[in-house]
Amino acid sequence: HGNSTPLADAELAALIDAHPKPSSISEYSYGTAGFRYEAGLLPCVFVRMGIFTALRSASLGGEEVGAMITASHNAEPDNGMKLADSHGGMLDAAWEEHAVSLANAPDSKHALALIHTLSDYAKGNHPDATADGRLPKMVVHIGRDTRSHSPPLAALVIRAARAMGATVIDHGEVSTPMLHHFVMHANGHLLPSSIPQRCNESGYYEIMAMSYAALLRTGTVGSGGKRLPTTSTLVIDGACGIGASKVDKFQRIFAKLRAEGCTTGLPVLHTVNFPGEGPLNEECGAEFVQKQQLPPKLYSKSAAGVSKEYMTSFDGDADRVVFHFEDKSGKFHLLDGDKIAVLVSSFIQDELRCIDPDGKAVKCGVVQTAYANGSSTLYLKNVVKTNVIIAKTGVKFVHAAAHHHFDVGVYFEANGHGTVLFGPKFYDFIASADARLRGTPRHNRANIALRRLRVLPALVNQSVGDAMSDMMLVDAILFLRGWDLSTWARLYSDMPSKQAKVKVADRTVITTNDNETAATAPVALQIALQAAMDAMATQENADGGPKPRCFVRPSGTEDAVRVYAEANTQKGADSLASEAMVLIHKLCGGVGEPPQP
Ligand code: G16
Repeated sequence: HGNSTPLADAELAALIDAHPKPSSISEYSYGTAGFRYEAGLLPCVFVRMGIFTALRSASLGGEEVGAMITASHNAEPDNGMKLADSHGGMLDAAWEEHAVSLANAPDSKHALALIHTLSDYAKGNHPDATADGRLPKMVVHIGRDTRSHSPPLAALVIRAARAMGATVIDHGEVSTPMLHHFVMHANGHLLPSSIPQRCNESGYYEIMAMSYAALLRTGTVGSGGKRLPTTSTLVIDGACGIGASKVDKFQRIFAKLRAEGCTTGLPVLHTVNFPGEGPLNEECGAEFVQKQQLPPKLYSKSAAGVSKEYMTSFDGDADRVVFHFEDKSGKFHLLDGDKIAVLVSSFIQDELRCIDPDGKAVKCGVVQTAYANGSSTLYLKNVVKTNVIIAKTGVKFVHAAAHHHFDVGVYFEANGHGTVLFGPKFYDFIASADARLRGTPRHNRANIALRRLRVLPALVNQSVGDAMSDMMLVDAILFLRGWDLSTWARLYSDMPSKQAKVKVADRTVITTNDNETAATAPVALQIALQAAMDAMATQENADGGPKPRCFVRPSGTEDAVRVYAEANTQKGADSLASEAMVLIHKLCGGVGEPPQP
């Protein structure tokens, strides 16, 4: 039935009234990646978001949208929701505001008034809106992570979307990028004609595995294609979350490929840290490994005696990935999102130049955030010689910048969240290269480059960062280059860095400039931070070399203020970070004992 009938209104009001706003919440905020709170605080907002997703679908003329129930890298007690717009990417910024208004409507009466306003707007946009004002088509895809509270929270969203009259496609437990992929494929946006439209789990695996195998196969025709013993088994730390169960499904496809005689370069995948084997994201997974710069704890029994030469860690919803290894002396080395950006952008640029030596046809570039290690930015500018843009933290910002500024836009946050976006000029370039190179020998280097570039948009998730897709992309590049992790790690040395968190009573008292490199309030905070950076530069005698750097910003996913510091020595970075922590505690209403400098 339609959403504007008295029956639907009564049903919606009852649902809203049954899930009131908890007294501890003054206002729900849409953070870096959607609403994210302790799970018990979420029923109110999830009911409203079920209604909201239906309205969003209606406003897009019945195009399909998605909601993913996950708190990603956060601790197990938290949950949250990431919303996928019909192109598969993040929710439109203007609609974020509508989502916040609906989430914070004081009661069902106010909520219904908003629902009616949005519904009227949607009717204006819906080509099939009926004369009686019903919204004929609304489709919402739902996915959830492995948290124990995700099924009941997903059930609430589903109930509310159905009360609106929407069709709900419940994908059950999936990774966040899978849900985005389903939505992208359902509507067909951003999908080049070369990629089959497959809006289901098996389609997701097949498209990715086939393009990965195709990329590996290009190594047999003369250029690269060497798998070192150190990269023959890839150990995947699934953070005890959804990524572990999903990446394991590739084993079956790999077995089939092997049975068909396609053995080129395929590594053995050894997945550890499955759901239930240990606490989600605790001492394992991408967030822990990257922030603490420590190897993950391996909870699985099957991890005993495993080789640590080639390892990767996903986060709790498998949209981030970092690589790491232990060298012969037992030392841990991290290859984070910055290193991935360097590897991927230089690979793509090299392949493009095999076809277009001037490098003028397609504009390439990398988007980073303030967390990017200074050495990576210098390497990208001076050695890879590519364009670099620094955007605000959060996929929605880096994705938009990559899409807006470049024909091939590589974006990776240091925490391992990223992808490569291919724009229309890239596809035109491929089509014209195809025509030009037709009939030339298979072993011609330009021909090999063309085959490599052509499969990338299918292998690389075009909607959002994807740990499984990025893992395969990185592995394929290493194979084609004949590298292992130590060769890759040696491209440049990271500046020593330190990340930390401070709890304050109200983190909104801190505001920053556009790219978050400096705090704009409290004013005294930035002045003191600058003085600390200057003092460290003098102490480290950093004249001419990279300067120590430190910034702070309120997290949009956790109840904390984040601190990042880098310097020429680890001691310098640690000391800058602890100075910043003390300053935050003192100037921004720190909670509990002040941190010890
Ligand atoms: C989310 C966003 C990322 C962001 C991270 C940390 O990751 O998708 O873009 O870098 O939060 O954000 P903040 O520093 O504001 O807490 P995830 O993997 O938790 O969804």
